[in-house]
Amino acid sequence: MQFLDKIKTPQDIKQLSVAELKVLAQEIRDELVQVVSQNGGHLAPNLGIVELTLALHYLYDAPKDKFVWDVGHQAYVHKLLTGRYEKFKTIRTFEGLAGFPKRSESEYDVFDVGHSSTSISAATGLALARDLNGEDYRVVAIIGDGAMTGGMAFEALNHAGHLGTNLTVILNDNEMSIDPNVGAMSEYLSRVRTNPSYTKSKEDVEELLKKIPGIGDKMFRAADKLKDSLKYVLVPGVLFEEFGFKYYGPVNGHDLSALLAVLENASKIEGPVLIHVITKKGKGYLPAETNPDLFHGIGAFDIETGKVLKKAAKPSYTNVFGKTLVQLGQENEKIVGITAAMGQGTGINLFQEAYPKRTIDVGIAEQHAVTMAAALALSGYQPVVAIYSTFLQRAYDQVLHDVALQNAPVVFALDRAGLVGDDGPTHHGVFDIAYLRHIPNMVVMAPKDENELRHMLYSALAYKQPTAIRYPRGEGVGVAFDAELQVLPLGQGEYLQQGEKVSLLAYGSMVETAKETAAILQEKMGITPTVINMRFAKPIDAAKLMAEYQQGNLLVTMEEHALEGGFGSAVLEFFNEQQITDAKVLRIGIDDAFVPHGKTDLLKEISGLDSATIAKKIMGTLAGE
Ligand SMILES: Cc1ncc(C[n+]2csc(CCOP(=O)(O)OP(=O)(O)O)c2C)c(N)n1
Repeated sequence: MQFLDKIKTPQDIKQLSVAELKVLAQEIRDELVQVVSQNGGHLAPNLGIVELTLALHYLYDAPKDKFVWDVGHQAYVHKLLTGRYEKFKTIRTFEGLAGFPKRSESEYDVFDVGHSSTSISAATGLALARDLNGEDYRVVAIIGDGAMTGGMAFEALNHAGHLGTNLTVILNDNEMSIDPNVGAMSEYLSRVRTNPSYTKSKEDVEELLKKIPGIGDKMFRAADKLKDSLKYVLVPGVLFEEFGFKYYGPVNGHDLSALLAVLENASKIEGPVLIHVITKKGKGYLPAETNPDLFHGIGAFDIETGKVLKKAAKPSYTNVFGKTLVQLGQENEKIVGITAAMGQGTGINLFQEAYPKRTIDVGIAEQHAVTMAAALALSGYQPVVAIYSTFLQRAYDQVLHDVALQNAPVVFALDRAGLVGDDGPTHHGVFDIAYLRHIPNMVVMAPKDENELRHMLYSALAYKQPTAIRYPRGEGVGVAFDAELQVLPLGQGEYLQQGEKVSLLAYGSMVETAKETAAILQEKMGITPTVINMRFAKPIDAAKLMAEYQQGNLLVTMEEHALEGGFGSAVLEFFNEQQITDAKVLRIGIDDAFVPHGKTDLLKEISGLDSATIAKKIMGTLAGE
């Protein structure tokens, strides 16, 4: 290694020649492939942004100049160049570097992120603070073409263009979201990419026109309409110009000299600037170039073959959801599958293969997806909106105001509910019960295993009211599938074991943990607790709660979710509503703090969600009685 291990700050690359930067680029790619092959992570996005990140740090002066990364999954190169090479091997591991920018990790990370389309808003805020403080530095938002499909990005462009303050937006266009990008903006960018007039801003074109001897000046002063139509022909990024941004590009994002030239030019401009950079996702590592979607975010893999190392032994919840939806879609032509740029992640891609006309990918636009689904539902369709628990946070008002208020029968399939592991606090799905449970008309449920997920999907479509099903990331329990699907009685859980003294009221993924806990209590205390798969956080199973209370049992609520507002809170509210003040309730769930990144099992342990810790708590409570 010639350069990478010697870079302690971005200053250290400023002395390098362009030829040396190219050597460094290769070293960075090698390191990315090496480390991600072991830790897993967002490889393809980072391979695609090596030269762009180098050029930014080469020309600009971080941390005085501020870089805001959109989503932040592509900030590994930035981490390598900002004093974190030594720790890079720890990325995404517990107490190691985070997979996303983190202010607590480095002064070079100026805004925490993980969800998409926030960068231009954040950059606008930083630029405004700079202006108010009378300071002078650059603020740069780096946003992908996928993230640019999110509504917030347009809201921010609209505002920042109007503000007119100094702000650079770099559009990293690789034609991919996780899957191929979708939408009119994506088609527009594709037209721009094929336009041969490079690096022209509106002013450049106007200057050019003025210079044409004889007619140019006249032409320039000709009717606005003509000027506009010429502009459309000559300025590739006219859309951004109309938003108030000076447009530069498109520029090849792997050609360092070209990149540096455009960035340098653009840095002399006052006001908002947008630089359109064309990159290849996965650049430089063939398996990632060939399968950029697979290598967008990948687990540990073999570098030689590009094959993922750990093959799942049991079907994942995602896969079971996707397959069941396909099965149901066969009999029920009203089912429409909806995803917000997560076709593969949610399993909606399986439905898409079977029923392309009834599948809608809206791009990274969760809010739009939900409101659109409400209208489809009110038009007689049965939309199934598959969104990760963490990303539905975005569309809270749409769920409340557009779906629930009109009692529109939309089914929400909330994948990745619970702790998700290496992606950390931006991605843990531990707030959905709380943000859905208090909304009138909603049904909120969670299956104990992948077989029950199938019944729940079937049931949700039968309930004909807004219904959310939350299920965890990764493999199912490994149970057999029932041949017949059945509608589960609304608001009823099931007894898995009848016992005494302790009632384990388990919700969703915690049912398995409850069984383990029961076994420990049996072994250590000779108690056979009652174990209930509660199934519904709303409507809650009042009959079973009353029955267990009347036994005088210690009621232990168990959920992989924040305690505040969660399933256990629903149980407390129930007893309060009944004016029962002597129910003995112990709530197991996540405390009022963000859970860091790391392996899920470890995170469950540190959150007190493992059976050993739960059993200990129960024994302690019983001993204190
Ligand atoms: C609100 C939200 N929805 C979905 C995601 C999941 N997600 C992470 S990256 C990504 C694609 C981003 O594409 P792009 O911005 O073009 O970046 P690229 O990976 O292609 O460099 C998606 C959909 C997210 N992070 N945030």
